[in-house]
Amino acid sequence: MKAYYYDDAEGDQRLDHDSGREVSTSYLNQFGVLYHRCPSVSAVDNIAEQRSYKNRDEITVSPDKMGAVYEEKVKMFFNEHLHEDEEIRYILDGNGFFDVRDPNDEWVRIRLEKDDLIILPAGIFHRFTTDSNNYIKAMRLFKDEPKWTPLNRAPDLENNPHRKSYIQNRAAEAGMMT
Ligand code: KMT
Ligand code: NI
Repeated sequence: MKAYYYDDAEGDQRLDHDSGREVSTSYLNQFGVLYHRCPSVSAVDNIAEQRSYKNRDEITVSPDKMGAVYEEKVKMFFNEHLHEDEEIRYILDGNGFFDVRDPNDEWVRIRLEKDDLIILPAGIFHRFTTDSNNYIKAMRLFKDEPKWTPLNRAPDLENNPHRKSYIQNRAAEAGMMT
């Protein structure tokens, strides 16, 4: 895992877009993004148990697996959105980038590789892309039914109760730091 500010330069979303400004794991934690390195699936099982996750599946995002719809899917994953549930991804193979909005609404890019596990809180704006190798295999964990409806960013989403409670938790977290 490596986290850094996105450079906002033109060019393919799958390029690194590394501004050179690194971001620490403790900064990610301040706005609710949690990272764990899990060298074995039993480490994932522990996290799943702690957080009452019962189900999981696996997805491979690659032209080989997806065929003609690959490019379309990759563009879709890259639309800025939020979910009303937590999003947990565990990388089994390959690489990819999760971009998350920090409290100043700037993009932080999180590069993930095999054995990396990321937890995105409900209500955070984010997006995903493969890198220039066009291959990632990931485990998706969910509590009950998979509810991954992406709600694309729009002004009225600031009234969404899940968005509001995310903003409140983030503020409370920041308050405790001072
Ligand atoms: C997501 O949440 O955008 C995805 O599921 C993308 C594939 S998981 C690496
Ligand atoms: Ni998502």
